[in-house]
Amino acid sequence: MRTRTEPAGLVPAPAEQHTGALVRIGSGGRLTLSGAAPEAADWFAWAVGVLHGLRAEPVLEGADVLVSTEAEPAEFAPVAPVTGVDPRPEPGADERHRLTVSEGLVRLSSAGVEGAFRALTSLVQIISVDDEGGVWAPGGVITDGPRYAWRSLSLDVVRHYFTPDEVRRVIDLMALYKFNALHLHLTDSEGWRLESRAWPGLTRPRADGTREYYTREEFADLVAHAARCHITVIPEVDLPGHTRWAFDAYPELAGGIEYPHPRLRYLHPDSEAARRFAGDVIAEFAEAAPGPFLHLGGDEPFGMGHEDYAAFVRLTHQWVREQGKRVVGWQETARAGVLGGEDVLQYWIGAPDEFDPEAIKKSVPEEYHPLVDQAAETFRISPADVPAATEAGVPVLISSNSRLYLDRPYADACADPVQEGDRGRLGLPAYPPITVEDSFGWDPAETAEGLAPGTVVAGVEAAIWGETLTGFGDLAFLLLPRLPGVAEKAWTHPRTEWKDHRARLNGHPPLWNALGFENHFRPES
Ligand code: TNX
Repeated sequence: MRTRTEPAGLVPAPAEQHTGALVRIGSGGRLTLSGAAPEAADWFAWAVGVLHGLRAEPVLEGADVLVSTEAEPAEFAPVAPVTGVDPRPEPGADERHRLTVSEGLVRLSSAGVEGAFRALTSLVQIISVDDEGGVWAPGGVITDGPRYAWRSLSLDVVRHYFTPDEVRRVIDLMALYKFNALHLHLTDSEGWRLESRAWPGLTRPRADGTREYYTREEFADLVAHAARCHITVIPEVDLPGHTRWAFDAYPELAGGIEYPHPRLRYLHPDSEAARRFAGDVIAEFAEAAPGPFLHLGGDEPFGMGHEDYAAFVRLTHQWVREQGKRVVGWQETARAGVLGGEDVLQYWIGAPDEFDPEAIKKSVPEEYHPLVDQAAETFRISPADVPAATEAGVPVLISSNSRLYLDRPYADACADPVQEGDRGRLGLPAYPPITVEDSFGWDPAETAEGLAPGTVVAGVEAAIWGETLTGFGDLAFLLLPRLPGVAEKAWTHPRTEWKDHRARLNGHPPLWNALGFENHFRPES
């Protein structure tokens, strides 16, 4: 007697799905493929191996899965056109596709390799295998395409360092959910994670001899791995604040500037060393990744006067342009007034009342109180950032910390005492916890409504910050199950409902386990 598990639901939800009973598409623990897109087929072979224990083999005739990349784009016209900003090095490729599943044959149709790749990420989710090696999928037709061109995750590899292998695993997870950009937060006050040739003191080995940065070669390998998954890497060099690490390595960056507090450091536009440093590292980051965007950071310029901040952002924006790249900046960079329609502003600060300076002062020594006030000031003026940018025609990337910061603690209890311990420990304590359901309870259109009419929403980006993380298991805990929910916000239109999303997601934990994310959060339901 054959036993067969129900396949997982499709996440993100597709634009149109007319499927019914399971049909058998392959047997003997094997699926054969033919057609175009050999690189996508290689990915598929890897994915069905890891996720389902199947072999996928290319054949010339009689394949179980037939991949065509020659559909006319007009065929997909019923799927609403994509909006947003394209983060890819070579824009213009069509991600739309159709899967037609019938007994013994799956036809994948797309207008190019990228659409074929996205179709294969769907197929890998909806197949199941019986205990005789029969391969099954829901029969019928799925027609799909993205809502936003920019669908990404920002990964902080500074506060906690993730090895190249660990970052690759994150990329593999992202590919399964149709993300197309990985923003790597590579520099901060706690470290510098991309080898610097111009300023080698940034990536000195640690006292115990371990190395916690990516060599240029390792970084190029990550970029290539991401590219195979149709994911573009967007490197961030965070300037002018969040740079204590650089000042510890090179105190001369201060350039004789008098800072408002002995603990406070930022790159000042009047410091010749600071300008040289910024120019050099921008050139290094621009060289390291082929994508059209370079993220300049610009967040939380605590204590820095407006004129100095604006002058610094103006200079560095121009240098990025000279490198042939477009700028992404955290929302504060709007204050400099130099971002244009080619750039992208990343909206992240939620309601400013979440930052309560008086509460924070109670928990820090008095000598830091002036710093707390300076931080409060940058949050107080933050509601003007996005309107200033949209008036100048700058597209906005939605990363509101209320829903999209995955380092926000979970509010749902869990039955497992070890996970309950993780829950108490993981996520920034300053953020009020949120249930998984509430983190899903929004739509990008609502955010867009709060923006000026005519604003271009670039897309949706989740962010995960590493202050509380101690290892990969902690990352798995905070990313899952929320990351696929973000994918659905970015990919699927119109809005989907939580109960339906949760039902489709129910079958996904085995996929996460197979990709090495065993410590995903398991709320009591
Ligand atoms: C603010 S978000 C930061 C990060 C922190 C994060 C914690 C942003 C642009 N800056 O440096 O890690 O909050 O959630």
